[in-house]
Amino acid sequence: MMLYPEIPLNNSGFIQVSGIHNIYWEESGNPDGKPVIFVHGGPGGGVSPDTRRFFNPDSYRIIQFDQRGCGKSTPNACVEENTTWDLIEDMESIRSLLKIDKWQVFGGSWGSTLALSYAIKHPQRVFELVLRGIFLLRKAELQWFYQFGASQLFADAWKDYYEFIPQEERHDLMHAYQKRLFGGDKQQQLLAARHWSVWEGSTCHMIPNDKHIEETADDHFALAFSRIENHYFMNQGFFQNENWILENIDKIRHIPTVIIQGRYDVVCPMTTAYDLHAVFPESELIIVPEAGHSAFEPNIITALVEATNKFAK
Ligand code: STX
Repeated sequence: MMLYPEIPLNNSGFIQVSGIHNIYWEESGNPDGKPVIFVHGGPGGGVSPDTRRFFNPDSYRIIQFDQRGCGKSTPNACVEENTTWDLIEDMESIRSLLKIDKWQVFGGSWGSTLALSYAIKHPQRVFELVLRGIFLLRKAELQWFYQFGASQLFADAWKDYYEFIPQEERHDLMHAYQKRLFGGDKQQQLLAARHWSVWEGSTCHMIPNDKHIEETADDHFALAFSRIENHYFMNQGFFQNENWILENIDKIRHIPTVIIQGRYDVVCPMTTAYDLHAVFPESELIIVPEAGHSAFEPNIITALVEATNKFAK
């Protein structure tokens, strides 16, 4: 199974969701099809024409948006008035604007965190959940990727991320990056942003993908991605406690859900998908044997497209 062909937009626009934030949204596919909302990762990652391609454009009305502060949304890289609860209500604003009652929610990585949180808050609005590379923003998951764990598997990429921070601050890299992403001059911020962003770009695929790594080094992308991720992670995703999603899963256990997880996902290791499935046994857990984190790993594409095809009917 491959991605569907590239398709043009039917409609797009901006919605002012706060005194500060203006959110980009777009529609493609069949205007009379089943609505699906694509929830991107990061947070701070943004959507692209390729992220429309997981859905049969004859069956689906495909809605995408760039979350606060990233992609085409403005102001870029802004973390004021930017929390999980704000993003959930932005999805509701877009749903109302487009006069949609109910939609499928599709999200990977941070997109899975936000999709699950949205479904818990608004279960009556969700037909199905298609989730990939599960991320629940628990302390151990953040520690694994930003402090110790992934470092052992990608020692080469780690060296660049780690050595950017002076030795005396390396015991708490996330905090050290926060100081540099939000302080100093713009050039210093950009340098920190590129180091943070390229670390994730370098570890996302089972076989490193040079084009993806280059894209994560882009100034506009890197600044938004790094600042927004760091802001959400320093604030524990704005969850009351780190098990909030797992503890509220009963609210969504009636929703048909597919969980797709690459066995060699180094950004969001499989143990999190396993923990989710343990409290949500009705969901279908698909472990993809030869895949890492990215939605665009060939075997992950197959599993995702099979899931959206199954739910298209
Ligand atoms: N962040 C995981 C995440 O949501 C810890 C993510 N990782 N890479 C991405 O998102 C992009 C593909 C959007 C760059």
